Amino acid sequence: MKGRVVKSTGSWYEIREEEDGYRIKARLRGLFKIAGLKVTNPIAVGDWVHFKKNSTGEYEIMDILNRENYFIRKSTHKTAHDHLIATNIDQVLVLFTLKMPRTSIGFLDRALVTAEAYRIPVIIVFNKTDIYTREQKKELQHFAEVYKKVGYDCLFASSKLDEGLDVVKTKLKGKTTLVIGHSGAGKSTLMNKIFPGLNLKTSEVSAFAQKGVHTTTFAEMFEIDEETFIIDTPGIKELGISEIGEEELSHYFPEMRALMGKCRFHNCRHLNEPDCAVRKAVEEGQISDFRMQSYYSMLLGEDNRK
Ligand SMILES: Nc1nc2c(ncn2[C@@H]2O[C@H](COP(=O)(O)OP(=O)(O)O)[C@@H](O)[C@H]2O)c(=O)[nH]1
Ligand SMILES: [Mg+2]
Ligand SMILES: [Zn+2]
Repeated sequence: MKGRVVKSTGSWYEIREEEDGYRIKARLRGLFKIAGLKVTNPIAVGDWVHFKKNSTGEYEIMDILNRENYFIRKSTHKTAHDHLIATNIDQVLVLFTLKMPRTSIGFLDRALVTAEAYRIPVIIVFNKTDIYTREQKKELQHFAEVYKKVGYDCLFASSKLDEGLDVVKTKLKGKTTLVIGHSGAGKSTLMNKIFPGLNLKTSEVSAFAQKGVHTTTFAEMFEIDEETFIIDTPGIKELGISEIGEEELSHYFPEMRALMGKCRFHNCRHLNEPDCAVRKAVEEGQISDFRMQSYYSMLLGEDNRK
């Protein structure tokens, strides 16, 4: 039997059977490794698996089908390992808020880089537009212009004002979408508004602003209709980018990738190498300063966990 993992707790997995859509709970048979991946979780939400009922009547996962792509981050506990957030996704929806809570540009850019590693399309939603001052709205507009120019879809939304919800809904139709953003950015509220009846748990901003509050990071996939799935990710506070080589990193910034081969050195890191096309583009205003700063902080390993 074949199905898709819709929930994982680490010890058992909930699987949606492919044809009839019924759910079963299964365990993993023995231990198996996936070549080349050092992960804390061998199976993640989104995975297609084969499963069967064993002699004691329990379901077991027999094997996992090849992954089309995956969204991964550095594990917060074991630094040599990565944590798979979700696999086989069509797109990522990243929620960005300027305050309550503040989303750093670093967080957004790390999400974008992670998605670029597999060329997974990203939609950026500038959320909670109801709470910003005029200056903050201008700041958001500026960010949106920069990211649009880079090639990302940028939307504005407010669950409180019912702003932009229809547009977001249209983008989700017929796709498997991973929804990412800081805790409190409004992911669950937005999904509940767009799909009434979904009933995702939402939390007060104060609850997670407190230190030491333990939240799970297990993603869960929800079925909207036979072709539309959303993956909600609770409790993500930081996104450490997983191993990406120094010379490779700028390929995951589309505006830098566009200049590939234009630097004097083919392995230019755009630091202080002579005749660097990327730095020239920054000087000429073609590449935004803050994107370049994000690139440097990822390259030099600063600030890569916020
Ligand atoms: N003002 C305002 N508050 C919002 C909006 N969306 C969500 N919230 C609030 O933000 C808090 C966190 O929302 P939640 O959906 O749980 O965030 P999540 O952690 O990203 O899933 C809750 O108190 C929501 O009521 C919005 O568009 N405007
Ligand atoms: Mg939530
Ligand atoms: Zn260069």
